[in-house]
This record gives sequence, structure tokens and C-alpha cells, in this order.
Amino acid sequence: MAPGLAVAWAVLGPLLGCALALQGGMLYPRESPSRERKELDGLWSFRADFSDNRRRGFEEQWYRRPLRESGPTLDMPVPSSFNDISQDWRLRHFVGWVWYEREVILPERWTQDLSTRVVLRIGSAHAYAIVWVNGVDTLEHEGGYLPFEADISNLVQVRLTAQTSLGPVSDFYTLPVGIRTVAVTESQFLINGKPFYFHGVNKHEDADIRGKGFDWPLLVKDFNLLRWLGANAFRTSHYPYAEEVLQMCDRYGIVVIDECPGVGLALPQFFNNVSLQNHMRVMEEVVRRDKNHPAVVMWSVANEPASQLESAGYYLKMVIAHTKALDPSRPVTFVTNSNYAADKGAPYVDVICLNSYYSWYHDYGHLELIQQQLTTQFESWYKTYQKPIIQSEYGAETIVGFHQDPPLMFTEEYQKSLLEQYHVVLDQKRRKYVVGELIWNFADFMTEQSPTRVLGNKKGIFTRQRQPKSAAFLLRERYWKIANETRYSHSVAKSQCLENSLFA
Ligand code: GCB
Repeated sequence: MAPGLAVAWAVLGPLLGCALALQGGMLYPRESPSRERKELDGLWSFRADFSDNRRRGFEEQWYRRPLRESGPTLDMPVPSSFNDISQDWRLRHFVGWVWYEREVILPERWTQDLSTRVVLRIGSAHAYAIVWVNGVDTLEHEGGYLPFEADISNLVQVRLTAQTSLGPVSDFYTLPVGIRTVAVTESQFLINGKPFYFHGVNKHEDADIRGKGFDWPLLVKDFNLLRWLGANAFRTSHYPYAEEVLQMCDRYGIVVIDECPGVGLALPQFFNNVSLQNHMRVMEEVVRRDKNHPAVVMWSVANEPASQLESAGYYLKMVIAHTKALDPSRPVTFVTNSNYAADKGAPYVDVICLNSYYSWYHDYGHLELIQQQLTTQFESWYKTYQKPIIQSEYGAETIVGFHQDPPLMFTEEYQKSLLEQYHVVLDQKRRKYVVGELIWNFADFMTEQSPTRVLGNKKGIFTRQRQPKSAAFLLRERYWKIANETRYSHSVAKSQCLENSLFA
């Protein structure tokens, strides 16, 4: 196997001035028939040196061993500004040395063909950088903004051969694994044989400017916020998310209900054989891609299909059976907003997932009705099916900065009060057969315009820019309280890496 290339670099506060001697140009790294390029962007290990003299890293020689062995590390996306990513106020204004580390597997040719020149290039590091490669002090650079590079061929080129009892190895692949069991009883969701309560969110892959699209800084920010919130789960509403998202969930111990894009199945004509075949094929693709993620504990085949229709009943039965055949190890569900007496798909799911918007889409403003309506909802469903239930959506549109007391719709007070009413009933039922609650939504997100949307869907507890509304603080208190009551509180609190996660 090619040797790992461990890279650590450190940056310091203000730029002090620089003296550069011109030694030829520095070409932007472009691929060509004779040049290959390997991106080092992505997640790095990170540690700020909070010691009084800010020099502990040098004194203890953190560059000699994996950074995680020096003390607690964080995941830090590169490129990004560490001050903006974390919920730790100390990092917001931190001045001093910070340490970044990345382990890289280089292509065999780079490390074994001694005529290949390997150059390490840092696009920019603010404001003073020292770079170690495999523990060797290789490069120093003062001043941010501009690139610097060094020939590291002699540090990474070693002749190695790998052999197994079957002969030489020609292909290598590393698959991080986690081991856990998932099971469902009449009233419980079990992970590793212990009752698990989902206290989390629904998300969207959405942010300002970027819209939908994978983005490391955004992802790390969102995971920092999930931890701040004390959330232990989310549903990938309403489509499978980027694979990097699931990798983060595996590492952080966040449990996932993995949903396929079966959304908008609202009309009778959608439940035909062509859609069914297509839906089953999509489930195959989702399961094939995501089955190795321990974080994924349940498949959701659809969101709010018109499951009161007979044709939908047959359709959902087939999709669910197909998904179970593809993966007998995980429960399967779909998310419904139908009435318990009418739903034709519920007989086939392992867990009932219910969306309801009491005092929002009907009985507007009547927060006092929520407790009775929600109690009836839970009791009717449980009496009919004797299956565990998750409140998979509930919430209220809230425009940040709108205030009114007594609460009126669209204000922060209304969102809080609505959540509080739901929580009263959830607390009564969660020790019985309700096994989870997922707020709609983690953050505001963009939608088509309509009379019910004010520049998108504003049911986020965070704004689209990831700042908390009042409800976020309410939910934070609740989720940490539940986390501390459950057996998994340890993993929720510390699940930065696999050793501490539920799936270790
Ligand atoms: C729902 C949907 C979700 C919507 C939400 C809302 O029931 O599942 O996609 O965004 O309601 O806010 O209307």
C-alpha cells in the first residue's frame, strides 16, 4: 500500500510583513498528460492551541504523532475560516497557533516511481504557516492569500509491496465500518437492543447563494449546530443526501432515516406500474449506495403519498416489500399525513411516521387545540396498528425578528408556543409507544413562491443563514434533557468520532 502522507500546518495571527525574493514563477496546478493533481480540500483535523503561551503544540511536538493523540480535535473544512464554523465562542476571536492535519494516501506511482516529482502546494494559509510532512519540517511561509509549495518527493517515496496469501495485491479500498443492530417491537425502536428515541430534525440540502449542493463548510456548520441542539437524528427529507453527509453521521453518531425522492405522489394517476417499477429501481440505487452506513437505521420510501387511495396501498406494499427484500436488516417506513382510518399503506410499514400541522394549516391560531388533537392522533394510530410512532413533522412558519405577545402566527413566540403544546403530549406518549420527534425544519429553505411562503419556507428553527430563532433555544433545552435521560447521552454528548458513537 502507498505510504500515508501526514501533513500538519499551523497559522498565526496578524500578518507582520514579508520579504519575498523572486525565483521564477509559480504555475497554477493544472492536469496535463504529464501532471496529475490531488486535491487536499475537504475535512482536516483541527486543534487550536489554547495554552497560555500558545506554544504547547511546539513544546509537545504535536507534529510528530497523529493530532488526535495530542488532545481533542475538531473536524475543520478546508478551505474555510475556523472562526465562522464552530459554535465555540473561544474560536470566534482566537488569535494564536492552530494546527491542521490531514492524512493522505498517494497514488502508488507517485510514491514508487522515483522519477516522479511530488510537489505539495498550499493555496494560501493566513497568516504564518509551518508545514510538516510525515513529521518533517518542510516549509514555512509568512503572509496569507498567496500560494507556496515544496518538492516533497524524498519524503513520500518509499518502495513497498503488499502481498496476501492469494498473491500480490493490486487494488486497495478502505471502508470505515460500524457495527450495530436495529430492531422494532410493538412499541419500541431498538438500537443495539436498547430503546432509542429520535430527537432531531428534518433537513434540506439548501443554503443561501449555493442553493442545493454539497459544501463542506456548510455541512460542518450544520453538524456543529446539531450538536449544539442536542439532536441525535434526522430524516433526509425528501431525497438521499450527499454521501459525505452520511459519512459525517457515521462518525458523529447521528441516526438517519434515509428517504428516497418519492415526494409529491399526490394524484391517483401516479400509482401506476411504470412509476412503481421506477420507484423500486430508485430504492435499489439508494440501498446499494447507503447500505454500508451504520448511521442509516431506516429507509423511508416516500413522503406524504396519497396513501388513502386503494391503488396507493398496493403500490406502497410493493415498494416496501421490495426494499425489505433488498435489505432485510433495516425497518422500512413511509411518511404519512393521511388519517389513521383511511391510510392504505400503514399495514406494511414497521414504524408509523406522522406529519401533522395542528394550529398551522388548519385551526389557525388555536394553539389550545393542539394537545387534544395530537393525543387523539397518537391514540387512534396506536390502537389501530400497535406499531411505534414517530412524529416526523410539525412546526410553524416563523419570520425571524417578528414578535407578538400574545403570540400570533409567523412570530417567534407563536413557533415556540406551538412547539411547547406538542411537547406536552410527546412527553406523555414517549414513554409508551412514541419513539421520536423531528421538527420541521432545521433551517429555513427556498421554495417556489406561493401565498403560503414568505421568500421560501420559514419553518426553520435556524434561519437560512444558520442563526437561531427563539424556538431553537427551547428545543435545545428539551433535546439535551432527553439526551441526558436516555442511555445514549454519553454518545450524543461526545460523539465526535467513531469510538464514541452509537455504532462503535
Ligand atoms: C409537509 C411536507 C414538507 C413541507 C411542509 C410545509 O408536510 O412534507 O415538504 O415543506 O409540510 O412546511 O408545508
